[in-house]
Amino acid sequence: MTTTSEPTWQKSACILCECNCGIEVQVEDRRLLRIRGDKDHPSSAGYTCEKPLRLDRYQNGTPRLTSPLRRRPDGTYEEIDWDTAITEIAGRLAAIRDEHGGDKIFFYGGGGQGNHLGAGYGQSLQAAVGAKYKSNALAQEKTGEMYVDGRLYGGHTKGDFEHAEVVVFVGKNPWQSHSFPRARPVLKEMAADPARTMVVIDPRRSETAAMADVHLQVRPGTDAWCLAALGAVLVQEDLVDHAFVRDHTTGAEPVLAAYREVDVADYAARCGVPEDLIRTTARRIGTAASVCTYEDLGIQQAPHSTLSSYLNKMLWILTGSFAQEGGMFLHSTFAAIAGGGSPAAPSGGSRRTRSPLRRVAGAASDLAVAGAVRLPAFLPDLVAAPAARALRGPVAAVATGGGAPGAPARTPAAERRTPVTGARIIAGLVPCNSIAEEIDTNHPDRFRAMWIDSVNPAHSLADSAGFRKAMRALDLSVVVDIAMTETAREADYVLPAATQFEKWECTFFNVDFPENVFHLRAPLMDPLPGTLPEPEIYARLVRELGVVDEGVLAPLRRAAARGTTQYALAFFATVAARPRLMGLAAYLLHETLGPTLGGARSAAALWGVAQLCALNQPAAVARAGFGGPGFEPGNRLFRRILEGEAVVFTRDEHADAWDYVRRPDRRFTLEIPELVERFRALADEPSSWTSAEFPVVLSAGERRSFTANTIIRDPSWRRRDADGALRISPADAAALGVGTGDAVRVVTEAGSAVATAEVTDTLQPGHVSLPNGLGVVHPDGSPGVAPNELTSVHHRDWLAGTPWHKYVPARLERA
Ligand SMILES: Nc1nc2c(c(=O)[nH]1)N[C@H]1C(S)=C(S)[C@@H](COP(=O)(O)OP(=O)(O)OC[C@H]3O[C@@H](n4cnc5c(=O)[nH]c(N)nc54)[C@H](O)[C@@H]3O)O[C@H]1N2
Ligand SMILES: Nc1nc2c(c(=O)[nH]1)N[C@H]1C(S)=C(S)[C@@H](COP(=O)(O)OP(=O)(O)OC[C@H]3O[C@@H](n4cnc5c(=O)[nH]c(N)nc54)[C@H](O)[C@@H]3O)O[C@H]1N2
Ligand code: SF4
Ligand SMILES: [Mo]
Repeated sequence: MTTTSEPTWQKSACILCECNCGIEVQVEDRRLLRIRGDKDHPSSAGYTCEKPLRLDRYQNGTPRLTSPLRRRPDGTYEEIDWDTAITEIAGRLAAIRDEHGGDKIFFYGGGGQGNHLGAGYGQSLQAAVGAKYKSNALAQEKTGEMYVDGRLYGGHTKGDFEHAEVVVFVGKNPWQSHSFPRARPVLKEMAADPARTMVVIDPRRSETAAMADVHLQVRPGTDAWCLAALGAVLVQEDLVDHAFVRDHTTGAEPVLAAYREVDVADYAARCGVPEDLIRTTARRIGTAASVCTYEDLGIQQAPHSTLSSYLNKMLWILTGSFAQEGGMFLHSTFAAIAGGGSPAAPSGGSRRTRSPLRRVAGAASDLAVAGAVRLPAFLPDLVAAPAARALRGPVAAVATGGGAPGAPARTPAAERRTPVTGARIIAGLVPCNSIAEEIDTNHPDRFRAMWIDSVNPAHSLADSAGFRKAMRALDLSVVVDIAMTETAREADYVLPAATQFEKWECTFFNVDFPENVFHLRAPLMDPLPGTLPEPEIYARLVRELGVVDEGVLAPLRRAAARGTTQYALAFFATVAARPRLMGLAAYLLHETLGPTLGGARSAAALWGVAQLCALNQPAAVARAGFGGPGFEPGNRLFRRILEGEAVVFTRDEHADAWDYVRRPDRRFTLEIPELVERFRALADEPSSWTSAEFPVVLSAGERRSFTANTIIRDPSWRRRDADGALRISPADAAALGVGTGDAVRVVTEAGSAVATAEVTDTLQPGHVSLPNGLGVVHPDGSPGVAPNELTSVHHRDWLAGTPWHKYVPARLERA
């Protein structure tokens, strides 16, 4: 684990995007000396892109925080020791809880692209202070899609891109942004195979669009019309898979009726794509043996985002491309990353949810919101009857539609709203564009404290100036990070975390099918002195808050000493008997099972996750090699995970994808009335949102070969495009009288910034693009534009509240 004079290759993973490709690293003097892809990793299989090869810039390229910091009244910071920090922060959290209620303490973040292990422990702190509201980056991109997924089938889908005959990328540039394993080789194979067709819907000729068979070069923001027209051709030309619709869906008729009314020629004109091309593309989709689609920020951060998600999913649903090779899938989960999609149709719940006594609410799998798990048949015999009865309460209370199959779906009546502005809470997450509004107000229910971990919202959320102002309006703000970020600079306290290579880490981006992979990474070196891993930070705070007494902990410690089966019985009986402890499950595990794990104490919460994963998906987990009676599968899975290598934790057959549909009849619920209504309204709605003052569309946040959100702050990491150029069409550049390398001022209603132009015919006139992740503070300079100095919070999706980062009305000037 520590450095040696002859560096060996240690296994880890890339932390720069959700793929988390397996890597092997040679460490010397705390430097990541050499990095290569790990051929043994079951999903990345040796693949990496160019980005992780200089990951040392993450570890060593930016001055680290090495002491807790407290803000002085004049805005400067003083170093304080950990004990002082923990005592003061716990005291101030408790004071806010006692005076105003724990629901005024808002939690944001809890993990980035590579670090989710701390999230479960953060959940324990939330429970300890009685917090009710939280959010993370998903609520500025994926909540619209999650809403649609929740209503349609209650789970997350992924496509079999390796085998699909037709693949449609909607506002997604996987050549740069990846998001599925080995993206580039898979794309190359697809492009080289004449029997397969790659379709890209993007206003820009992205790297992926350039290699596609079909590029539907929509006008920015008009995807809803394009997707509606594609679906309309399927319906009007009778390319629908009627057997699939009949056997596997309900509520299809109103949706089909809406498609019948679409004037394809008009919609084609609205989105700027030739009608012929829309028709031939739809016919290709409608006649293929398999189709899968991938949507991302190009629609998720653009007008009509949620509606576009809905219309996108109809392409593979109406053609019946599900649970078959090359099609779409719902998949297993190791732990739910957010609290379930959205309210499902009334009387939801899958065939797995027959008896409430057969479920125990989500304990440690509850990283965001509790999922629910079936109580195994043997458990009621072992747990005392009163404990079993007590399960009914927690199941009802916390089963908010977690990602785990078997969780009862919520009813629309249970839909939650934010306390001040009444914004819709999807998947348990407050919409990011609403956060500042929920703070910076005199409303009695405003958020008064904000806990911020592993995120940089003063850089990543719309309207950075407004967010900074909101932070200063809080009674208390705490940032947990490795560096003095834009957000840390506004906080009352800054707590220094160990980096992702200095501690046990993992992510819950486990979304593969038919084999799903989880990877717990061992540390490559010790924490830098002065820093702590997040699990330890949270454990100290919860301990200080004194919410769990020794009478609970001592018997669990004794049980842990007797072995994992004894421990399992004691643990589940304890949380069943005291539902209040459920939210503190990670903390309980850390304090009682943790000490038996030696240096891997912070992995303790994963024992609970592994148990629930195995109890919840027993057949798939057994097929992955973790079978046996009782708690044995979970124990075996946990032990295997602790070896620090990527593990296949579920193995499925194609048809098993149906098991993950969370509906009593296992049918997709096609009708989502408010979306069907808005779909129909497209006929009469405007499809442009620019103005005479701001006539150009700025896409603020394109993924390029050297961007990775703000994970790597060191500008020397970037091998090219150091300044993060403003991409602009030749026509717009000529009109402005600028060429590549010239300075251009971008003006929006929120602010202005000067960027370096790169003239390129990949952009259409009237559309310009800036990368994400630039303009961060660094001692060696802060090149590029911080995109959210230019964005506004009120440009957001009408349903999910997700921002229009891809559609920022702007004006260009010569600078
Ligand atoms: N290199 C790199 N990879 C990353 C990341 C990174 O920072 N850098 N970040 C990761 C994260 S957090 C995410 S969420 C993903 C995002 O991955 P992507 O969504 O693929 O990334 P983007 O480049 O933001 O947007 C995709 C495309 O949307 C297009 N677009 C813009 N406006 C519109 C529109 O109106 N309609 C359509 N159809 N398309 C439009 C853009 O031209 C762009 O090609 O990437 C992940 N991977
Ligand atoms: N305008 C515009 N805005 C965007 C986007 C866009 O395209 N355009 N993209 C959006 C998207 S999709 C996303 S996902 C978000 C991403 O934005 P955020 O969710 O804010 O994430 P990051 O910028 O990656 O910030 C991660 C933080 O974690 C810190 N960190 C790294 N390792 C550790 C660790 O081990 N422990 C702790 N505690 N901290 C650590 C890093 O220093 C960094 O400050 O940005 C969004 N913002
Ligand atoms: S950035 Fe993403 S695709 Fe590239 S190596 Fe890292 S995890 Fe893999
Ligand atoms: Mo993202």
